[in-house]
Amino acid sequence: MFCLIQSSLFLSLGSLVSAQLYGGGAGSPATTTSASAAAAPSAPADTPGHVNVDVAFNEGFVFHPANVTASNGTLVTFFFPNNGLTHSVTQSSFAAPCTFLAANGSSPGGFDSGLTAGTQFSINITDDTQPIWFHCKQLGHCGMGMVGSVNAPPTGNTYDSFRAAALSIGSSEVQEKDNGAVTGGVNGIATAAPTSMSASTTATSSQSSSALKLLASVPLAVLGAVIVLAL
Ligand SMILES: *[C@@H]1O[C@H](CO)[C@@H](O)[C@H](O)[C@H]1NC(C)=O
Ligand SMILES: *[C@@H]1O[C@H](CO)[C@@H](O)[C@H](O)[C@H]1NC(C)=O
Ligand SMILES: *[C@@H]1O[C@H](CO)[C@@H](O)[C@H](O)[C@H]1NC(C)=O
Ligand SMILES: *[C@@H]1O[C@H](CO)[C@@H](O)[C@H](O)[C@H]1NC(C)=O
Ligand SMILES: [Cu+2]
Repeated sequence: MFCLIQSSLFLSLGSLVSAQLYGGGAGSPATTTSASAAAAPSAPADTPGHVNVDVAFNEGFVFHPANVTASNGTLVTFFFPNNGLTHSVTQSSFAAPCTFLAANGSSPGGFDSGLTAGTQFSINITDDTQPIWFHCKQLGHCGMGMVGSVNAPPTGNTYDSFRAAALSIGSSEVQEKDNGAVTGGVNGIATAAPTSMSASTTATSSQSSSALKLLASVPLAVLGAVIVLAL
């Protein structure tokens, strides 16, 4: 009981610290333009057959772009920054935005990069007539709107309504287990776990400054734990 209270207080403190560090967060529009792209590690431009998505774009709790179109055989690749926070690309269902899409009967389970940083992870689209919904499983991120879609319909179950559903879960988001990468998926499949990015795409000055800010925040989190223990 005591341990539970302690760890949940510690976690909420941790999320507060992260939210402060990353700024933007829930309020950042998913459709941020590329004007400030230079301030963050960025995915390369799309090329035929390749759609590239930034994870935690501009240190916000967002995917950018968050709603993409990709035809059969297209590789959608997610670029995870290496700045001290891990994120994931975890397949969900429209009905449960912040929950891993588990296998059910004859329906296969979803893909999951697992929590990762400084890596890239790709999905090969296998049915472009069906939407793919995904979220970040890092505690608190999905509830702050860190979700995305591939081939979402323009009406009905839209990307906007999916994100709104995630935001309405908000801080009541349930912590998910992280068992590392899960290959496979529904309407799009991962064939490999995340792979490390080349040095040229990970080494930017903004990243090292973020890492420093994050390091500076560690004593805060430790302090939080000490305060909780003292209570
Ligand atoms: C995606 O999967 C299809 C079907 O297996 C394959 O033919 C295609 O080469 C894959 N695309 C990429 C970019 O690997
Ligand atoms: C599994 O599928 C069945 C039949 O479609 C459905 O009733 C049930 O809610 C599903 N279970 C989960 C955990 O999604
Ligand atoms: C993409 O593949 C799926 C599954 O094979 C198929 O149903 C769909 O028609 C294909 N899309 C196009 C545009 O051909
Ligand atoms: C999401 O992208 C699809 C195309 O894949 C588009 O039809 C739809 O309008 C977009 N939705 C939003 C809310 O931007
Ligand atoms: Cu995240």
